[in-house]
Amino acid sequence: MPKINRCSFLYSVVDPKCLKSEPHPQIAFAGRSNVGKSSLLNAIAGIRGVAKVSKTPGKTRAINFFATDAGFLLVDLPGYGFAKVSKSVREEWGKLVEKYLTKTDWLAGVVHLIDSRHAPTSLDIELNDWLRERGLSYCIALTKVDKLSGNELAKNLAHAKQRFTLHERGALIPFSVKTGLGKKELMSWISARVKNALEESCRIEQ
Ligand SMILES: Nc1nc2c(ncn2[C@@H]2O[C@H](COP(=O)(O)OP(=O)(O)OP(=O)(O)O)[C@@H](O)[C@H]2O)c(=O)[nH]1
Ligand SMILES: [Mg+2]
Repeated sequence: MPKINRCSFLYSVVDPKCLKSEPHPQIAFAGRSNVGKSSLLNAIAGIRGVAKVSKTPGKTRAINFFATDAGFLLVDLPGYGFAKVSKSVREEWGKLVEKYLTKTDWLAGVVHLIDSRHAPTSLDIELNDWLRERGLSYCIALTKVDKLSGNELAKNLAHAKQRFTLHERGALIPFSVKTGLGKKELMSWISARVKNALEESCRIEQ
């Protein structure tokens, strides 16, 4: 499993026209605003604060790219479902994220984050359907599980298994940045996706 020893912020993109092609596999983090995307990215990178975390929903409005020394990029996507933004801003975000997810050649996998405490929103289900229909490799991370009791977690996990369609190489991973639960499993999923993307690129080049 590639270990990340170093991770640094590369650049942000707000305008879809400014998305660049990067010659490295990318792992993107998607989910509703405040679900814990930036926190999870920091946990994976092993560096607190490399991605900005905030109690205020809607903090990450751009796509933020981070380089790791393990040969792949971590990509923090802006969150959806934040009520306090205008329709036009919401549409701009949608276009940016959609273009990124459909046009990135080196998209090795998408981690779709769902808040373990709440019933999935219609936007959560929509993104899950969309990822599946597009044939993208994705897994689901159920976030903030430290806030649940054991019984609640078992119940919500069973519920999530019913509501979401998993990718054939996907997984449903309970995750907490507070306890570290799920980090190992998620890292091994990410490693497998990165390895697969690198192998596919070699096949294309031959
Ligand atoms: N208890 C607990 N809190 C968490 C966890 N993950 C994130 N949080 C908290 O949830 C809040 C939002 O976290 P962020 O990582 O900024 O969420 P985000 O999805 O990046 O939010 P946007 O950038 O607004 O889309 C912060 O107050 C975090 O400290 C977790 O596993 N457990
Ligand atoms: Mg964020």
